[in-house]
Amino acid sequence: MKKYQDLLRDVLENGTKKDDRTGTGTISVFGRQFRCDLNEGFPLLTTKKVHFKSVVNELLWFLSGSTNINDLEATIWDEWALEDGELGPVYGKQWTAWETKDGKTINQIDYVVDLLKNNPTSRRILFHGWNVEYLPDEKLSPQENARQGKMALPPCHLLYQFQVMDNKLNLMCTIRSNDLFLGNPFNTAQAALWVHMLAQQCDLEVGELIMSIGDAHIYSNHIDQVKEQLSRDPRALPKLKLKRKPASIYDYKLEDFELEGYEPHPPIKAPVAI
Ligand code: DHF
Ligand code: TMP
Repeated sequence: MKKYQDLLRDVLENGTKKDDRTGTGTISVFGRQFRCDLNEGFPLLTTKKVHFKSVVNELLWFLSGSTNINDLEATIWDEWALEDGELGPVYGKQWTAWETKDGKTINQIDYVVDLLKNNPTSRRILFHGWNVEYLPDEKLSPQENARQGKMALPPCHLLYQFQVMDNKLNLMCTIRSNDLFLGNPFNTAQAALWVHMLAQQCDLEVGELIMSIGDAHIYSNHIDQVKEQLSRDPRALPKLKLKRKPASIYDYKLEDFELEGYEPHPPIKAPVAI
């Protein structure tokens, strides 16, 4: 993933110091894209070990429609949840049960699967998380927002737009705000998982993944970790194997995902800004 390292270098060289909601401070640039041909390998970082199980667990949790961390094996959302585990109407809720004015819900994932199978030339194959009715108040804590029925955090990866060309499935994932050291490796790998799973379900081949980022930042307390990572040489990308074809997009299990040839450099710890 030389493209990831190039982005880190870009931010270090061209970024502007900026205050942020968490009080940590960042170096930021605005508006960047990188592309991965998913036929060249699975885009999981090799310059530090990324906990792939947590990436898969989080995605399956989103797909289950849950917004409660008690249903999530990974601990990556612990700091934002209420005592009872709730995060408010975040990703899983908006993706699978967006509420309508007549008291019904719409499953945006069903809509995407249906279009990929029955109308693959459509330019409207997307799902979106930015439900303005439930956006949090930035002045309140995540917990206070969740208590009021708002999202603990508004979606960062908010738009997943798919396209089919030459029987290949492409995805552009739009991220409004991206913590390049901690969040981005998860976001990129998870977006790639979406392509692999939907391609399998809809009898397509995997194509290209485009990560499109608004505020791309490095937190001030991640600089040493970023420099350490930039000193490491990227290794060959692993391959993703889906071990069976589940009956639907909702039936994948952790055991269905196998990485072949993932030999990363050691993990690098960093504090997460809350
Ligand atoms: N806030 C901020 N400031 N940055 C984020 O990346 C972020 N991500 C959220 C929620 N809020 C956030 C959800 N996703 C980690 C990775 C992804 C994630 C939250 C946290 C993380 O801490 N990763 C560590 C440990 C991984 C593990 O324990 O499995 C890492 O080293 O990758
Ligand atoms: P913000 O809502 O003030 O932009 O803060 C959200 C922070 O979390 C920001 O640093 C981006 C980061 N983030 C990611 O990078 N990816 C994610 O998937 C999530 C949930 C958060």
